[in-house]
Amino acid sequence: MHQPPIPHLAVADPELAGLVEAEATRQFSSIRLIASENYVSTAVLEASGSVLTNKYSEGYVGRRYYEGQQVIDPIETLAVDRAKALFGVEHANVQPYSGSPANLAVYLAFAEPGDTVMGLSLPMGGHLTHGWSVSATGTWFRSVRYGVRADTGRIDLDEVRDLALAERPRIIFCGGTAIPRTIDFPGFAAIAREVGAVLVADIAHIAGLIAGGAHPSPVGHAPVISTTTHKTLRGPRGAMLLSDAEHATAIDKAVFPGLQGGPHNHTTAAIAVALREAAAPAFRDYAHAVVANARALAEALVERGFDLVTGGTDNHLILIDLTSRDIGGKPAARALDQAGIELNYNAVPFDQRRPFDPSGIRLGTAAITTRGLGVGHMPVLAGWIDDVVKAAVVGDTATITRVREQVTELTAAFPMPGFA
Ligand code: DSN
Repeated sequence: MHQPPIPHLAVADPELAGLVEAEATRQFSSIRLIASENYVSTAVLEASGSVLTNKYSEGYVGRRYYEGQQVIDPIETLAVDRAKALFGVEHANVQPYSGSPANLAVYLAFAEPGDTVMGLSLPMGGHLTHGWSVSATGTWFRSVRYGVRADTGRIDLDEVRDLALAERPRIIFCGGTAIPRTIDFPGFAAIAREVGAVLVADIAHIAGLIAGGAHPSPVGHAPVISTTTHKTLRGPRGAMLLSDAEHATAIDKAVFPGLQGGPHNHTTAAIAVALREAAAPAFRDYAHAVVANARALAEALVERGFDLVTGGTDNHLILIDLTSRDIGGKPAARALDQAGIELNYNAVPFDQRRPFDPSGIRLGTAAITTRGLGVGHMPVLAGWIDDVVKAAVVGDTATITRVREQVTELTAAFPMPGFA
């Protein structure tokens, strides 16, 4: 049953309530390996589902365009102060609706349409909003893209520097959505300084690891930091822009009134709750356990013969190239989902297949770590993944059914926040 309970919804809209309960049950009985997902606490859920959703508050604390901000202002102040303290930054804007609007605000703040911008190419592990062609960021700006080395799968900062010197971008993004290795923030900062670019660290995937001391921080290297709040950071779906004092005004103006209207106050409150949780000692244990689980899972997958991009991981994320397994990422992901192991198909660097049917699958360990799985479970998971991928190649439905039963049995032993 969903926690908190939803008895009023069950009466007012039984169909919708049934779907919410079905999703809670599905999340409870799945091994959730989508690298950008997690389980938020019941406290975060309560804040998200509160009357704060009723209130408009365009503007910033003490400078609003609507009356009645006696409670909203302290809530936003809490979120801002907690973000500043947790990450050690001079400024925090907690209003961006999610990661893509946050990144759009960065362009609005620091570039003019047509300016050159630079980011990691999407199929190499970047994000759509780092200047990929189908995104507004790739059409309104002159976007140049760096990649990873074919032999290592890793970013080569010499190549990034050469491109930056040749193209002189206004903004350089580092970070992305499928990077299994530590991001060299000081290295990127040196390049940005040399070419006079604003370095933006998109830490959406690793924010929780940084907060928990399990990944180096970009603070002091990147003057502007963009992050979502719902991945490893384990908050509600939302985003923040963090910066030094120099870039604060431009960021605030870009978020509001440049791009957005009223902030989602229920989300701001839930972000504040999540930031408080992330400042607690237990969160450090969680962040380090996420990385330990990812390393253990990567090692077990390599032992099973899987080909991992970069050969392993430093963070929460693993990217598997299935080319040698004679199956695409999409059918493999579908079969794994049938077996209760949830992940996404993903392009791998230099992918020979189409984006909608690529060669890889992407895994992350944040959600299973929140759930309580430890390194001892990782060889078991790797074995099930191996069994299901092999079964998918030959159409062996019995194996998929067997793994589904084993997944249900394992997950039943691990409580899920949001479900009782
Ligand atoms: N969609 C997110 C991810 O899965 O990585 C990025 O925005």
